[in-house]
Amino acid sequence: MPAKANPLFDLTGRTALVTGSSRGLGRAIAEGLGDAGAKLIVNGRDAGKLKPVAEEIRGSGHDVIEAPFDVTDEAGVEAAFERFDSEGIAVDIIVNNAGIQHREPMVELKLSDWQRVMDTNLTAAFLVGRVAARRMIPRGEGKIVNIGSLMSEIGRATVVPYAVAKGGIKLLTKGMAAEWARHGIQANGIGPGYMLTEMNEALVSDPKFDAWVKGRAPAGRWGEPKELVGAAVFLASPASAYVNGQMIYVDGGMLSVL
Ligand code: GCO
Ligand code: CA
Repeated sequence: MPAKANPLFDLTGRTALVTGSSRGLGRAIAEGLGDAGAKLIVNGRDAGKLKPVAEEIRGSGHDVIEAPFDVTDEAGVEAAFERFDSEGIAVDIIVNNAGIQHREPMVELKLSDWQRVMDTNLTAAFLVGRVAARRMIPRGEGKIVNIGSLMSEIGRATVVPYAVAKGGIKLLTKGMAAEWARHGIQANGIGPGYMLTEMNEALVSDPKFDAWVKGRAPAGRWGEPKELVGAAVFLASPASAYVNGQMIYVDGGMLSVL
């Protein structure tokens, strides 16, 4: 007899939208929320890329719908939620995961690249959070999980726009708590450390950087995307009903140890 899921961590009957979930951290988090019982809405800009991923996730037994939209486009975000409304879908859980990286010294950085990182890594979380909150507030409940980074706390040369946006995610999360906690919404964040993702391919394959991560992280290794699932399920579930405005760092201890 399989052990019964602890109701505190059970997402059965809940619907979760994970932005940027066609790959990397977003896909791992989506599948993990599905494993905890949630119905999934997967998102990416490119419908063509999203379709096969949704099929694969469906193949492992999850209830998945595809919502291709550009998280940086206010009208597109609004239209996506109007579609959910028209289909009677109440989105209970939002994971603002979509993000890009751009590595370049600031003196060489184009303003357009700075803006693109801000739009995708920070403003999108505001746009999606706001449109979701407008629907969660009347329901008196909702879960918002913003994906920050260990760079919500600490910088590194050549990734300043990314760190600035992720720092903003930390305060956006607190701002969401400030305005929406009284409506039964919990808004919290997860700060991944150095994870084995496509975004970090260039770093993983650089022997010097790889050695630095393994030396700098107390865990002595890179993180796996699925190692974010525990924190995501916790923050998406009734278990975190009285947790608001917090960041949980999943970084192998890197932020805590010099
Ligand atoms: C980098 C990396 C980092 C981390 C990311 C994960 O170039 O230093 O991309 O930014 O991997 O912060 O949260
Ligand atoms: Ca699964």
